[in-house]
Amino acid sequence: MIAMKSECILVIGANGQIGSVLVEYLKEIYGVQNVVASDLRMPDFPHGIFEKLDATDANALASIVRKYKVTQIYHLAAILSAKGEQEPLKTWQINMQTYFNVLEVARENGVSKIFYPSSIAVFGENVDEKAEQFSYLDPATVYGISKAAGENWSNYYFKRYGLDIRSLRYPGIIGYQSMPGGGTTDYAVDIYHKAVKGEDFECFLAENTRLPMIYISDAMDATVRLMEAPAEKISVRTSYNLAGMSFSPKEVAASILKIIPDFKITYKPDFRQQIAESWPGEIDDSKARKDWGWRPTYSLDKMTEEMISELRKKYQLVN
Ligand code: NAD
Ligand code: AKB
Repeated sequence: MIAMKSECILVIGANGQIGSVLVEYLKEIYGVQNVVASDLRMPDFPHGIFEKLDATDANALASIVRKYKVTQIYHLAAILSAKGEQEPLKTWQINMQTYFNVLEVARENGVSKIFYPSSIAVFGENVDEKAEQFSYLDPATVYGISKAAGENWSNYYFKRYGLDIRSLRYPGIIGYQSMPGGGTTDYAVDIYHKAVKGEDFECFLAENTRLPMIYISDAMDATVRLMEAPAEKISVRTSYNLAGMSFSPKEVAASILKIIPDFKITYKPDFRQQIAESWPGEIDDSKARKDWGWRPTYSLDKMTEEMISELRKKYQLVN
């Protein structure tokens, strides 16, 4: 991919599970000096440009956008599904206020593109087991309600103001580089850490709860591929369904057992089971495939091999 020197990309929520990987990915493509990372707190080991930012503060956001002449914003800050249910109104306030600030600051300061991460959480119990692109949306969590609203506001700002907003409905993201921050799919990252460290794993979802998931490398590729696609290829201005793979806790445990035969898993479903049951087991992403050429490259077993190998390096364990 060709780096465009005139781009300056602001990532909001850069310290999180996705942001910490995405920032490095963007720096490789656009150059270290063209990516501004931001979050509520400074990271432990800052590398490159970092600005402390509470994105509920529109003035603070606007001054960063002006200071760096930002041309693209990746707005990752949000409270996720499980954590969101602990404080529904605060979650709504943070998820929506930060996004309204991004939309308005972008509109007023000539930001040319926005990335808005949506989620499989926009679907609810009336969706089919395989969620179509234009399924009925009746989300059961405040997080899902905020993401569905965000999708519609994205479409509104595109139609009304011509703001070039692009969005993906991410499935649960799995990667070795960072830890997840309060979602229902978090178990699928934690399970690998426990397995590699030789610990037993107690799963907070029931063994046959199948959910859509994606490996972090595929998620990064999809994100930048979407953002780099010619505008005329983008026919969905709410959010694109995105699929990687689908599996249950029992299936991911079976995949781990092929490499770590003494791994043990038990199941103790908690309140997150109900959230998971309101989501579809599979996602139809044919629109993304057709419009801008999306294709995932990781299967469950391929992901398991890479996760275990990378986590062994991280924990300095022998392969
Ligand atoms: P995360 O919880 O790991 O990170 C979110 C980051 O946002 C945190 O570093 C947090 O400090 C920051 N943040 C929160 N409030 C903020 C504020 N007011 N101002 C600035 N920063 C603030 O989340 P993630 O997993 O990295 O997810 C990133 C985005 O992708 C979210 O919008 C999430 O809804 C979406 N998403 C994630 C997944 C997934 O599996 N990780 C799946 C679907 C969608
Ligand atoms: C969560 O579980 O809340 C997130 C998501 C799928 O949006 N990982």
